[in-house]
Amino acid sequence: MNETELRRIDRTVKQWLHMSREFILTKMQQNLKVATKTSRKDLVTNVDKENEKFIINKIRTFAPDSQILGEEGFGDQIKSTKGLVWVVDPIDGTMNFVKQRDHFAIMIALYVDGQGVLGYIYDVMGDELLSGGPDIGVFQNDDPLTAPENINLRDGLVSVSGPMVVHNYRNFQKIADASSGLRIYGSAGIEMIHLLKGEIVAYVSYLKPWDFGAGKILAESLGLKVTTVDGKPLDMLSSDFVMVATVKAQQDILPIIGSNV
Ligand code: 2AM
Ligand code: CA
Ligand code: CA
Ligand code: CA
Repeated sequence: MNETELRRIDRTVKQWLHMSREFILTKMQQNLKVATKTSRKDLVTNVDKENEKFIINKIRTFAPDSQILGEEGFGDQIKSTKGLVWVVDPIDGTMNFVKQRDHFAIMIALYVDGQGVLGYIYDVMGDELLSGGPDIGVFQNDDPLTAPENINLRDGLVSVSGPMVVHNYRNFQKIADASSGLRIYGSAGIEMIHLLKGEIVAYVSYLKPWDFGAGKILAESLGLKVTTVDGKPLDMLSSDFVMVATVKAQQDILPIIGSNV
């Protein structure tokens, strides 16, 4: 894809994201319809569903030949990553959205033949959009973002999902202990934003493709490592224990995790 085409898509996706944010801000002032999915800790609201439909409609009109992977099921059943594949998480951090009305994000990613091309993480209440990709660089709103410093685990904050702590998955306590401190934000997108800005050095969580699709593109564009917790490449169509980290923090974490496989 040439740069003119990339920039045209980039401008268009940003317009959708601004409309999507306005939609969420309006809807969240009304009563939310909240339902559970797999457990009482796994929620979905009418706004998640309506926002996914909104974004998917925009994609289908703009690029009808695309395949779309959407969390709430309004996209396609995808078996191959050939061609244009869009990954949509209409509200990342639904629990935060319901309980706090804050700390949640809209995420969109575009892959072409399995390669990450453009990623978007929009912190709705902070009105902060992280966007870009390997060919155009990464932006924090309109400002170019430089690569975060390559800090080791000992000298940086580490972040994980709640279940990692509750169940001590994959020797997580030792990872936290070896770091400068532990943070838990409750939204994969918000955690990725902290990583991209160099505020934390690693994030470890069990994630689904729409949780890491956008973050992977942005993080790799800034020289961060995005792999399974065992250091293997991620499969775009599967869930896994994912680690996003600076090069040094990844090297520090791999042996700790390896000791508890
Ligand atoms: P979601 O809000 O889009 O579902 C919370 O720790 C983070 O993990 C959120 O980014 C959340 O995304 C994601 N997540 C993935 N699987 C989940 C599950 N089964 N239940 C709750 N959150 C989940
Ligand atoms: Ca969800
Ligand atoms: Ca999510
Ligand atoms: Ca979601």
